[in-house]
Amino acid sequence: MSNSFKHICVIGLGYIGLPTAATFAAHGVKVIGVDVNQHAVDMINQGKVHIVEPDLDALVRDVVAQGKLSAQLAPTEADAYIVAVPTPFKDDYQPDLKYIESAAKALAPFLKPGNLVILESTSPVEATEQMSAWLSEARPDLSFPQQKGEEADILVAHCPERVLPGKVLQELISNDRIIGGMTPRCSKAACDLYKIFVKGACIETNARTAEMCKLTENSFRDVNIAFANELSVICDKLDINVWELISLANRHPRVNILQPGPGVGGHCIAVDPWFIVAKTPEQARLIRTAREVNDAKPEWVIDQVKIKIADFLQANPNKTIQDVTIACYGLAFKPDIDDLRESPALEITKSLAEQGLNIFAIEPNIDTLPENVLKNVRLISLEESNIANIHVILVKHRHFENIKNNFDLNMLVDSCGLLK
Ligand code: SAJ
Repeated sequence: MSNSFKHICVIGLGYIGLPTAATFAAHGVKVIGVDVNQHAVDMINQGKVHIVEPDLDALVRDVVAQGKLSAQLAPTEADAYIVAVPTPFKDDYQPDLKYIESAAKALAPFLKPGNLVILESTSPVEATEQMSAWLSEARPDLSFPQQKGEEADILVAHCPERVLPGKVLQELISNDRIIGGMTPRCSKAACDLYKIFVKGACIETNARTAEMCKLTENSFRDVNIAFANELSVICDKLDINVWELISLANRHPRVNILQPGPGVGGHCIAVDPWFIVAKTPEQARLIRTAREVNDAKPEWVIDQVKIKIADFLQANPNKTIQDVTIACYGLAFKPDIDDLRESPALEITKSLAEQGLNIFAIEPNIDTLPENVLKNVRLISLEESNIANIHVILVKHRHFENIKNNFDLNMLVDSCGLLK
């Protein structure tokens, strides 16, 4: 272990900050985790977790019990600081850096010459420089890279996380890491820090390139999913099975189309491309359109359900819309996880229920429905689902693999190609 990083302070104990803090702690570093959420702080200090991620609970329990990780509401003195706070966008899709600003202002009083401050949050280009400017405003007695370059008292870098929810603990260690220092010395120091546990390559660049690299990765995926989603809408018009089409096209050695779905969910891919659009609205035409295509997909699925309702009522003239029951399969934002945040499946189910339709939800990964979100929806088991008249597949969960015989395929909307 590098001698220079004995104590670190991780600010923001969410889906990235907490696994990062616990992994450093498991590799012998004394970690203070900081979060403004008292509940999160209390849970962590009891060795428990407030988020769902495989194996994180056992890791946190162990490192807290060993005294290597503890949580508190405010930062403290450390050798390095990692900022892993949310970076949402505002109503007009402009990035909102207020959490980075508060983190910078909270940690600034504790800075000492030689300290390293890393921004891990996915951020628009120039956010690292902005964070450094906030630090410098708060600490005019210290020098920062934008003022003194390699001679600065404080080292600043951007090191975006790139882990996949559901595989965070493995990917934190095995993924290559892009390390973007405000100067080469900043990059080198940040590399030394991450090498404590990263087994992938730590690749040095500058802060702006590192910021853009993370946004590029998620925009690349968004654009490619938009292509698949657009194909699904085109194929529906032309009466072509899009799943068969994609599998055939993918037999070309240089074609690799992703899968259409009910829309793009999660907290990253549906957000990060907007950071590029906000900075360069004139130039980022394809990236913006991809976002619009993916954001329009849930509404298209809802329209497909309405077509099935009309078909059902035509085939059953003695029934009214009040008699129709609809089973929605899956609520999570992607397969085989229980995370419902920013989920197109949840959005579709909610919208159908709000239109007064009788909705059953089947989500084997959760025990109860989020109360305020889904009113008038009943959570049922997969075995009970054949009571519904119309079946809407929203997530390709493993649990659903054998449901083909459960119902009349004419009354099916398969938004993610489960049954092809
Ligand atoms: N999706 C499709 N079709 C596909 C693939 C995905 O519709 O063919 C949908 C999923 O159902 C989901 C959404 O896209 O709703 C996003 O899922 P995902 O698995 O593509 O990505 P995330 O959001 O779980 O994680 C991404 C990852 N980025 C990339 O793969 C480029 C991860 O590595 C990042 O660390 C993460 O964003 C992040 O934190 O930025």
